Amino acid sequence: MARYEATASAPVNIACINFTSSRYWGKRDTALILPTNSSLSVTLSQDHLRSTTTSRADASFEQGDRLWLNGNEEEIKAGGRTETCLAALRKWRKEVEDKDTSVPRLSEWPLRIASYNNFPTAAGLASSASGLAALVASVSQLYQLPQSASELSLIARQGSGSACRSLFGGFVAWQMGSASDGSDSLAVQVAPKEHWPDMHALICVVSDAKKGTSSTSGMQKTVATSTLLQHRIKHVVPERMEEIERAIAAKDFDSFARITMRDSNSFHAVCLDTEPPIFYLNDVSRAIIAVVEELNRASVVQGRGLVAAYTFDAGPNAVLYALEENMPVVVNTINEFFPQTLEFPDPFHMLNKTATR
Ligand code: 2P0
Repeated sequence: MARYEATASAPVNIACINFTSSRYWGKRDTALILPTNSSLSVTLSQDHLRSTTTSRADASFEQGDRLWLNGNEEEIKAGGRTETCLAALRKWRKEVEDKDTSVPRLSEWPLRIASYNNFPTAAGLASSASGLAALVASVSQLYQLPQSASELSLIARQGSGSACRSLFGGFVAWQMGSASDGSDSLAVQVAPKEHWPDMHALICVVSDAKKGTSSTSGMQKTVATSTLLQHRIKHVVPERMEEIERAIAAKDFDSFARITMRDSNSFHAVCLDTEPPIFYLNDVSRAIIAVVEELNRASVVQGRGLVAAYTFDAGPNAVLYALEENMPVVVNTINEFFPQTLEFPDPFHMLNKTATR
């Protein structure tokens, strides 16, 4: 019996403009995963933070799809996000099969999917983004779907909102869209990584523990209780999206850095404004903010531009952006203030475990 298999890999993406809304950090539709504001992120291009997924379709498999994450079987819940993605991919495969009756009817065969993360899962390092993106990419390759990456992002979005952005490299926007069926809530590449090759990122792993509040439940609590969120959605993010896209187009690091840091702080302020408050940053995260702010202040006083920008997702781990020429000073400063040694008690020893771009 014929067997068909495909492997795909997707990296994490780290938001510069965090989306916080009545559906992303708030969703306007929790089933379709529609955000209430657009967002923009940078997809990391090296291999440090990556999900790799292999999908296989085989007519001889017992009925029902099965999924393994890091070697452990995960239940594919009926009506759950993974099932929704697989159903949507099958529907597009069936269209291919109906058009060309000579192709094998893979859509009717059970799937076996194995996915591995080469970094801690659910620790605020965007594992759901890379994981769901790799799953959608892998099955779409297996099914040889003709759809574009933006069209596939419509499906990845329903697996995990931020996953839609991980289907692209470089600088990626998730356009929130306005259609109630979600047909225009998709990701587009704002610029490829070659556009700004000097842009580098340093990942500072403060803690690889699973986070206490998942993004999904955290953002729903924020939507239900935060008044600051409403201000952020209406009056802050739309303008910032335009500004950061202009900064990327012009390769204007100072503007990119200022917007990224302000938006990270705005997002964590909204988490704090949630009832009960959500604390994703810890003392080490705040110390990293202080160090970067001081680096930048000293540079500006000397008549130079900003050296680095920090951003934190839903966890304590920092992503520091800097131009290549400034990365050595950033790495040295972080190593100086947060020595990477196992003699230090947690969480210090985890710092700066991974450097990538
Ligand atoms: C982002 N985050 O823009 C923001 C910043 C975390 C903070 O997207 O419920 O794991 O699966 O759609 O995609 C994390 O949200 O949430 C996220 P679901 P997801 O990257």
